[in-house]
Amino acid sequence: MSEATVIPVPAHYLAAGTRNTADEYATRYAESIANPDAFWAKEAQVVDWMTPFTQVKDVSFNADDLHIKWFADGALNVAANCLDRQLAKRGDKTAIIWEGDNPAESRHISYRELHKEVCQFANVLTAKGVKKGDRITIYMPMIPEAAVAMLACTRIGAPHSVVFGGFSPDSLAGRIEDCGSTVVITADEGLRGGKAIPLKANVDNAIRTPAGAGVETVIVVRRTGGSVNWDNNRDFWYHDLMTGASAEHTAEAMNAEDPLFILYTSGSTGKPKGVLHTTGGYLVYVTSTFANMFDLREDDVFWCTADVGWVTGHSYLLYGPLANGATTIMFEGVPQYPDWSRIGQVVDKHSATILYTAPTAIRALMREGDGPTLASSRKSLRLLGSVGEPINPEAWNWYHRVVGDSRCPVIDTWWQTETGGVLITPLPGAVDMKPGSASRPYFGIKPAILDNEGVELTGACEGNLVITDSWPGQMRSVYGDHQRFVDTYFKTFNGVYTTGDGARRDADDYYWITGRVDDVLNVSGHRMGTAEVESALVSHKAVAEAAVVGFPHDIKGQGIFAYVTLQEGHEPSDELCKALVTHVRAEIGPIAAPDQIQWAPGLPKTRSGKIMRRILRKIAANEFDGLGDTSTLADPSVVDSLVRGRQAGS
Ligand code: 6R9
Repeated sequence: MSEATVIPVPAHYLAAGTRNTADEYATRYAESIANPDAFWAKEAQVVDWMTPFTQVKDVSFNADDLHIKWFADGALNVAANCLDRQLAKRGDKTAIIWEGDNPAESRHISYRELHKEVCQFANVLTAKGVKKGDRITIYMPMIPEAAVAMLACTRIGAPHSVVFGGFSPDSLAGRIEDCGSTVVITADEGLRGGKAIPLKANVDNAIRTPAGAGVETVIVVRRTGGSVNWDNNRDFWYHDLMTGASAEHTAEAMNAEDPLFILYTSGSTGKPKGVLHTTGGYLVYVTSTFANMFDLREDDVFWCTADVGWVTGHSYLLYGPLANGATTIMFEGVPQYPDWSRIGQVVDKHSATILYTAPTAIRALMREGDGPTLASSRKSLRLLGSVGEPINPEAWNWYHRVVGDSRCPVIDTWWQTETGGVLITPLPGAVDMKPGSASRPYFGIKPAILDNEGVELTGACEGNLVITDSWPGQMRSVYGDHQRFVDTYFKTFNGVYTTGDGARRDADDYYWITGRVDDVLNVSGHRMGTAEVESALVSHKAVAEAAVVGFPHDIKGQGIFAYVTLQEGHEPSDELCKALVTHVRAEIGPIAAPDQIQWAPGLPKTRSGKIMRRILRKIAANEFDGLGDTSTLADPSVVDSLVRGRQAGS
């Protein structure tokens, strides 16, 4: 099986010189584990400090005394690291290459230009009354102003909460309320695949709900010129505010442990959590990982296809690249527009040297055959990366062979919103690749595999993936609910960080992520809690009860399968099925739309009323054998009826 396949880093790649050789990786990794304080004190010099720190690490993973602090007496500013310190050497270097949805549109923005715009916008925010510590919600398309807004927030010390532009007004309102934002930055409309997305109208609708009522100021970037409703007391055009705003601005000195941003992510229960990252540790970690895992060179043109609304967009589209003085491509569009050759065309147009994308995009491209990809030369590429979900060896091999012409190493990078940056990946030049394996830990990362009782397994094994010691980029809290942070990550097993993922370790100490072990789905690399989709479904008047599980999906990795029990007086129909899908899209956003709905006269429950998801997952996957012991169910006949329904394709 694929485990036996080892693909060494190609000789031509090594010949060009790499940041880490196999020996250096081994030595530095050993040092980082033996003496984390010394390792990170040195590594933290990848960023500029306004006040040097004297303390490195102050951590306890013990749930009763949980604390996580890094570089706690140091001070720095993220925007100053991403912009000001680059000006002397790289003022005229391109910081952001913006590629529009329309292939005829693109822009190069130099470090000097970006610095100027960020300083101006920082002054604009201050003039609007924003102070250090205020939370700012950003609901933007993939346009340079999204980067300007994020960097300006970090410049004045106002934590941002970026909400993905695909989320509904209700989802947006919930996130605005949770972090108590009074300022929202948005655009008139977004543009994706030739279609306009009504961002300003969504903001208006969010503010109309009780949850969004606290918003006092909306700053709107004109992107499409589409018509929008306007409230003169509340709404301001970005370009009006920027006209005449001073480009002089001194970045705020932030304590290393001051909040940097909040990013909402789905958990296994309840509403999304506001993952809180702080300033110093996060910046050190993304700056360090970005340079090493992409084996960064000065002339690289780096392209990460993630949206800024996800953590990958924060850490590796924006902060990691800019803190390293790299050129980063920001792509407004989608891989299939105008057609499936777009990815290769963008690579060629901007001579991208590194492409970092998600398995779902790779599988979608692969389904189109080699043709669209081979329509481009892609000769500028030297390295490929994958992120967001497990990559199946078939997709890995195709990515390597077709997109990378068998020339570019592929790094499969495993991490989470919570981890801030990558924890497990093969450093190019240092670690041989195995298709489908995220492979080996980054410096300072101590993974372990526990059985369900919390006993650590040794050697080759499979179980729950945990991290036994802290790293600087780790999240510090759930915004507004620290207890939830402690309960979610530090109570399942004592004294370790529980990732929620399962993993296998092979005889070469390579890690293979097997997917979530909790009720979190991963749909096209997007996290989605089953509980969130269920509560959206039951908020529809026809629905009495719903149970949602993931099922294997060729392109998305996992699809959303919903079992729905209707209220008395409502009958199953194709129209109702469509209405429910539309309802979930409106409640949460298109990414949460169920792929399949099965009408369920009843759901399999234990006598204590717990839904047996294990059985529902099997039925959804068409695995009718081995449904396991159903004798503990309150009504075992429910299972037969669901199986019959699935076989009939209901
Ligand atoms: C960065 C990001 C985190 C979850 C994570 C895991 C899955 C991410 C992966 C991967 C296998 C990889 N995941 N990268 N699984 N191999 N290389 O995606 O963050 O949106 O928080 O999702 O995604 O299940 O727990 P986030």
